[in-house]
Amino acid sequence: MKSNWLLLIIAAAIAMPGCKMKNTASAVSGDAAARTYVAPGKYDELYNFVSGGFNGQVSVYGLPSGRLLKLIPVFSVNPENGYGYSEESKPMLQTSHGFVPWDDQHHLALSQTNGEHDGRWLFANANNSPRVARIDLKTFKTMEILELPNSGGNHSSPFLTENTEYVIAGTRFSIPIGNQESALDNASYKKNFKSTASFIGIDKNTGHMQVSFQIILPGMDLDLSRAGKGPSHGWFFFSTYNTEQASTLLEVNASQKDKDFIVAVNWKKAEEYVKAGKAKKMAAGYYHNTFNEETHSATSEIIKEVLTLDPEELKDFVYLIPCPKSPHGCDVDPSGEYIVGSGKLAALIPVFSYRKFEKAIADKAFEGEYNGIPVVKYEAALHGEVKKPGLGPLHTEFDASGNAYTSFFVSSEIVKWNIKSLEVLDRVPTYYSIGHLMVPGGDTKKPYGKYVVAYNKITKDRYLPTGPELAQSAQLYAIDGEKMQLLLDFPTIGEPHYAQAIPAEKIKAQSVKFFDIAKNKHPYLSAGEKATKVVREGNVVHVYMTAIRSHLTPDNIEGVQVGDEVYFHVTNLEQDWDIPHGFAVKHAPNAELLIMPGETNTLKFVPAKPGVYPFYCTDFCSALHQEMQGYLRVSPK
Ligand code: CUK
Ligand code: CUA
Repeated sequence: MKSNWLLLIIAAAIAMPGCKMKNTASAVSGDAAARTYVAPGKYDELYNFVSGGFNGQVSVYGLPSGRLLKLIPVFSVNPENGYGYSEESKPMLQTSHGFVPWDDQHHLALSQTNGEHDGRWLFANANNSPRVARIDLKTFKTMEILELPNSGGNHSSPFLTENTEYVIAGTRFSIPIGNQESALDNASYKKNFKSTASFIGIDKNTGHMQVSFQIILPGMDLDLSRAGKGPSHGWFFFSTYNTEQASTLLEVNASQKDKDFIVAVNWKKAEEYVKAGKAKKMAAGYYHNTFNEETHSATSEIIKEVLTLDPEELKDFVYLIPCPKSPHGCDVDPSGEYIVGSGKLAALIPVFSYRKFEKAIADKAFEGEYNGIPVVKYEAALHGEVKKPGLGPLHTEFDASGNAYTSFFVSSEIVKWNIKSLEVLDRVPTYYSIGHLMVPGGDTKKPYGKYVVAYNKITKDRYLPTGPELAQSAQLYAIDGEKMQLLLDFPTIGEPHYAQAIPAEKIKAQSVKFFDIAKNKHPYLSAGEKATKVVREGNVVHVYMTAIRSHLTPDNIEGVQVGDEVYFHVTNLEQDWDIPHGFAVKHAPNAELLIMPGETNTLKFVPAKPGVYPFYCTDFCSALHQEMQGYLRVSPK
């Protein structure tokens, strides 16, 4: 967060003694317990996918209970199940800068058909090493990771169009294209630094991602974005800050201007330019990692070029709308007519009208140009302003009845307002300092509504103290009445930024229970215990191993020497739901494997000293779980 935030927070804290929160117990009313109690053995109503922030992963909660159901490893290694440690998963984290075992995961997007969540895939961004991942909602596994060229800080991502035609990835830190070295003064910034909006095309059937084209924009920081829908389908709207193009954001350098911009991109028109051969090929070298469901293994491919479009050259597909002070969230309502900008330092919320914006372009109601891109007059595109809604507006979500819910970081609250009348209807405090908020389906044409969840940045006194760091806190509010009602606090993993939620009915029946071993095409599969063996090729030893309740085969392995590269290829022969087996070797400088039924996973071990190395199953799987063990004998060379 920028230093101007700090100033604002300090100012707000001084101005508002109310920042010392009121008696929070009184904020919860009578039926909150009944509304969030999911009885033992009963299922939750919704899946809630929550970003992990600096944890790099995605976690899955049930709503309304707030129960943690799963952690899906995406951008960080995960010793618990060998993600990033097993030979099969290592390629997933390869990038043009080598193996990157950590990232900062901010936003999530469920795939959509006709502007509604379809329950097929979940997309996630990596902010640090710019990447986008696709998670399959049949297996809850990361299936694909695509690196992005010409990007520094992939924050404005992975928002998507109403039929998942494209997933977007916008650069938060402008950088010199090609990442050459550059001086860091203002003049060099203006000249050399660019931001890019990558349009990642999604294959309708497989979900496969590819960078279809990139739009090279002037150096300004793309923060967040949303696709148009309904009447505005074909457009993408991005918020930007630092349109001063200052190379340093210290001393509130970048927020001197009264207004920054919403960048409106006509992606249908961009597509036409690409089809007409007007895009430029640029040399690149970025990784596309995919997990194959049949071999249960990931492979990496290096992509050598990317198509780029320059809006200073090709006119009429990028426009700018002025938006007050340092906009963060940029959200489109369910009708697709209203675009809400949230200036972090603004004392109002501007709501733009798509129809008016379209007309402003037709009438050429421009106030000028910015780096060759037309700037639409603020008033010409404006539907109206929500006056004095709160301090530090960040993000807006919507219900199905024409209401908007905006999070306010500085004044620590959610404010409900009506989109048409712009009238503030209700406000509730959050504990404390809310970032994103999420209404289930609130980014779609048909919000499920019913709840809003606040993802708070500061926890303080909400839970038992656990040293200097406390779990970040999510809070569930009911929004099906006239007034919002706080129902529940629940701790979360990492730093949740955005989240998505979908009715359980839409995905629970498709959930895969185990992998069909008859379809396992792993090159080192052991299809049954009889197929197990130990094969030496020079100093490489392949152990074809099986795991089934309650033994590992083979269990005693001899003939291995110090310095050999030993690969344990363990196939889990079970064909039953929820029977993974684990596998760990004493002193193997690796994590364990956690092998799903029907899958094959590989652990590499290069023993450095002679001795006897026990190995065993790490996941309690039957009454004879302890008996799933064996020995590796390592002899001197
Ligand atoms: S965000 Cu990434 S800084 Cu408001 Cu979407 Cu938290
Ligand atoms: Cu297999 Cu414990």
